[in-house]
Amino acid sequence: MERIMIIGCSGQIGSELTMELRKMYGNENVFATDIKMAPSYITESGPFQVIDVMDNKRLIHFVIRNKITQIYHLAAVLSGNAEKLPIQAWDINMQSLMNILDLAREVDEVKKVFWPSSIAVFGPTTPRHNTPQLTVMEPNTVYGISKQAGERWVEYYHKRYGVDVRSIRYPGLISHKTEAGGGTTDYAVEIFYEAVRNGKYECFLSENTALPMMFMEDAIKATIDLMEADHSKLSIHSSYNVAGISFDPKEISNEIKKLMPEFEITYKPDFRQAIADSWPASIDDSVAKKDWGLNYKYDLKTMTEVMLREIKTKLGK
Ligand code: AKB
Repeated sequence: MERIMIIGCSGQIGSELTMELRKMYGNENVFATDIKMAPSYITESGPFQVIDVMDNKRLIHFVIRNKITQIYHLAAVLSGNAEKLPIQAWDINMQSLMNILDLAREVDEVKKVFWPSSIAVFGPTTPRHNTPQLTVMEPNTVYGISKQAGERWVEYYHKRYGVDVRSIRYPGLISHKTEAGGGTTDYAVEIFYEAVRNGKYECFLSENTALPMMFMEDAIKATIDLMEADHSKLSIHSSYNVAGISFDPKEISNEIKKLMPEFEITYKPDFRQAIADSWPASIDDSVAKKDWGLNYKYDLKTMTEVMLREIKTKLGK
């Protein structure tokens, strides 16, 4: 029987992944943790503990006491926030990963770890379109540098110590349950909330800034599919490219306008424009498709329909 620990259960990914894993493995076998109190649907449906991933001693005690077999380490400082406090972001992103890798090496019961990487591992010298799995990687953001270094460590721990860490280079993630925080792709979530709340949105990226994105339901499925895949099928032990859907702010606003003709968008690029300009516009995910059967359900149209419908219900509009 698997006993799963989620680190960062209150975040954009963690809040949905925790509930999906509880459905699959039983509420009592999915141990949600976060540095702060989690929403009631998490604390009331299964075990929850406030834990700081930087507190190594408590982390090890928790893992041993609860006989944890899998860890999903989702806590991180995202791209926009990391540029404001570069050294702190580097410390948090790297030290938390090293804590988990060492723990997985030392505690035999821990059989698998999931750690998210990001399209931020790529940089301005990377081919921008259909970015290959293996290519030039010269990230120029703190977040990107920490994710790239993380990928190297993850692969090293696999090769040197046999630690089974699995990872996806997530594109921007779009969800209606928990809002993202501090990222560059966050505009693609904010736009829906602002469309429903105010009928208009001022975008912090320019209209033709194309980026890869993915609807959360597809991201959760991809994450669990990778974690369940037969180890012998995996040819990548750093992190897998995942493409999702590529679009720019103008394209998503046109899709919203089809359902809300009165919606208006204006553009006022800020410091996040330079981050977005250094990232790929589209991704080649053929290796993930071949190795573990990556697939998607949502395109821009279906995602827009669900986002608007769900946010309207949530906000009572
Ligand atoms: C961010 O924008 O920082 C994240 C990411 C692409 O990793 N959403």
